Amino acid sequence: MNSTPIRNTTAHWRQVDAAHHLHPFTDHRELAAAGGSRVITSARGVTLTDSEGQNLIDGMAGLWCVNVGYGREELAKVAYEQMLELPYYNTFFGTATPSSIELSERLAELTPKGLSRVFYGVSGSDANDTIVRAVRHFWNLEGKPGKKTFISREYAYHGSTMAAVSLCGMSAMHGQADLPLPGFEHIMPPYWYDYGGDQTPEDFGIEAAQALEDKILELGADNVAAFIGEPIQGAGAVIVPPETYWPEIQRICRKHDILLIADEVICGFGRTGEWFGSGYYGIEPDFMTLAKGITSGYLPLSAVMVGDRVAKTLHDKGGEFYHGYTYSGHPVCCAVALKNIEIMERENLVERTREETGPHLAALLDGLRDHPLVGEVRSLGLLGAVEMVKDKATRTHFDKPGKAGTICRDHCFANGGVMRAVRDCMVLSPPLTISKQELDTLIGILRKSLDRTAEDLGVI
Ligand code: PXG
Repeated sequence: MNSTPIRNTTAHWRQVDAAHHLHPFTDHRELAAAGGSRVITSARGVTLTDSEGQNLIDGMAGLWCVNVGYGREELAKVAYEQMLELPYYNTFFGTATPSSIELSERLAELTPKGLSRVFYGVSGSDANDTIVRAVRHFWNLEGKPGKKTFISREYAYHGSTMAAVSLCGMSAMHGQADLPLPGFEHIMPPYWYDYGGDQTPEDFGIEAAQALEDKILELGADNVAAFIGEPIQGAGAVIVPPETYWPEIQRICRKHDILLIADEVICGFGRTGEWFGSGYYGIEPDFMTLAKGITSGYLPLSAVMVGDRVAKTLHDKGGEFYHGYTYSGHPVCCAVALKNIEIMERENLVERTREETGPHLAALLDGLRDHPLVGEVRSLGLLGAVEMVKDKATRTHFDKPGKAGTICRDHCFANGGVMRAVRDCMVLSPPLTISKQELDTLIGILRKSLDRTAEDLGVI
């Protein structure tokens, strides 16, 4: 009997994958026990197809990034044409390319006022590392070399490189590599459901922002460089802050002369129903991190938007900034980003998210509140979360965090939908092209999966 599976079948791919491929954020022993990887072979619109021919509605837009949906010929064409015209040239040592120049202008126009310059990379992680270096350089140039500490929040996700992971507020990540590096502090997140107790969300928003001022006073403002936050914490389980939170954070940063960094890797490019989460909350940051939706994930690209105050100091006093990546401003990625932005504008995807699909998702999630497992639902635009708890009345979590989430996620897959489980929250971030009917289907799958999960846990 021949035990080698036939090439290009699911069994073959799984076997080779298990032998050679190290996956991100994966327990490979668990993956093997579960039978190996699910192999995704194609996608159109909001629907993925796996190697067994099963269709899955993609409730996560890949990893929060495929904003214009799959199968866009225009994006493939522009990449092809740019590759023929100029597949690569760098932006070091006094050179530039037309697509990187044009994209810089578009980004300066689209982002909030005061952000007029762009530094390119290829991932959200490297963009945040760029910001850490630029901020440290800035305060040295300003004659305040003591200002070096970054303040971030628990449950924050800012990437996987050494500085970015130090900015993260994920203790499991820190534990594996003796991180964070010195000079990275964390405060409580604006997570009303878990931390708010009997307070109104508005009162709690002020208290959560006050944690920043408390930390600044504890460290001394002369030692604090910057505060970083995602307008809505995505990978932390879509933590939507109370409306009082961001204005207070901004006020505190200004009062103590702390730079404000908005990490818009998930919130940017229409996800919240505004072009940027900063626009929704009225944040005027000194830096903005962009990635994911900038190309809808068709090619890797990130951008650091630099505010005028920092840009002026770097320009006037900084000399050469010894920093850059081979692929900074890659012409093919920039051409795809420009076309992606054009598609978003032409199809009014931001307005559609704000006025039609976002409110529809909110109403559908609201309808899940009566479910015995559902303690809270949260959403803004096309970002959503459903938090499962053991006891709704007391907001008590399950004894083994993550178990209910994993069970529910697996039921979603079996029922034809991709959703991500973060702890015991089911999170959603579908392509911005999703229709109301497709949202109905997706939330129908979620309800059915919640029912199955409740049965498995013996709740109903
Ligand atoms: N900032 C934020 C806010 C992010 O969400 C990054 C930075 C890092 O970007 P790169 O391109 O280096 O991955 C992210 C990435 C998840 C998940 O499972 C989330 C991300 C990446 C991978 C998985 O929720 N966010």
